Amino acid sequence: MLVLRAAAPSPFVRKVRIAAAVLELDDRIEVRAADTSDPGDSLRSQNPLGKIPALVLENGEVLYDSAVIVEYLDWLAGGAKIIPGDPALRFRSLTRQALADGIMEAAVLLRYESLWREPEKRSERWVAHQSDKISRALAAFETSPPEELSDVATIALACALGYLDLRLEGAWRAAHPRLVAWLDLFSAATPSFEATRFLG
Ligand SMILES: N[C@@H](CCC(=O)N[C@@H](CS)C(=O)NCC(=O)O)C(=O)O
Repeated sequence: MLVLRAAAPSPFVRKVRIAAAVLELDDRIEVRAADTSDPGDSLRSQNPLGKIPALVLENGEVLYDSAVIVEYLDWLAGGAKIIPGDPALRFRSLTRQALADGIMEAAVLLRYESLWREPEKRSERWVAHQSDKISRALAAFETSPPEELSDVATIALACALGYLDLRLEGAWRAAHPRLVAWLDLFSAATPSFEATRFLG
């Protein structure tokens, strides 16, 4: 059994769980909760960065981060399933995954700014810097919404939008109607998207 170190609200964990479901590998993965803020959690010996997701293989080797894990799962499923084999499509898809991951990274940093810092120590400049990354990336996706519904880029994008819904009250929706429509299509075609939604 593969073991996925995880926490339910993490958009990166959600990306891996949806990828596993799309690849029909989810019954080979045990999802085991990790507490990233607990120094005693074995996560830190599995991933020195102390970050989730981390995937513990049957031989004890550990894979991270989410992009590496989804590449491994794609390979395990036979290859070229959610990461295209054709080089032009492959690198486009991986780059769009990086763009969607960047939205999640910025949104997670915004979350940590309010979670870890006292209100008087929060930096408006830092918040604006991260928020601008999200705005620019959303604008890029809105200009050319994905045609695909289940490659790594679209799975990552859906998780990014889902995380913005969760933590930033879906404020992105008003200015991105094409992405709203796309997410509805993705959600209808991908039952694991709803199944992995964090309800708080
Ligand atoms: N680039 C990483 C990002 C993972 C990440 O930031 N995970 C967060 C949870 S959403 C985490 O583990 N945070 C704990 C920490 O930074 O100490 C990936 O794609 O897996």
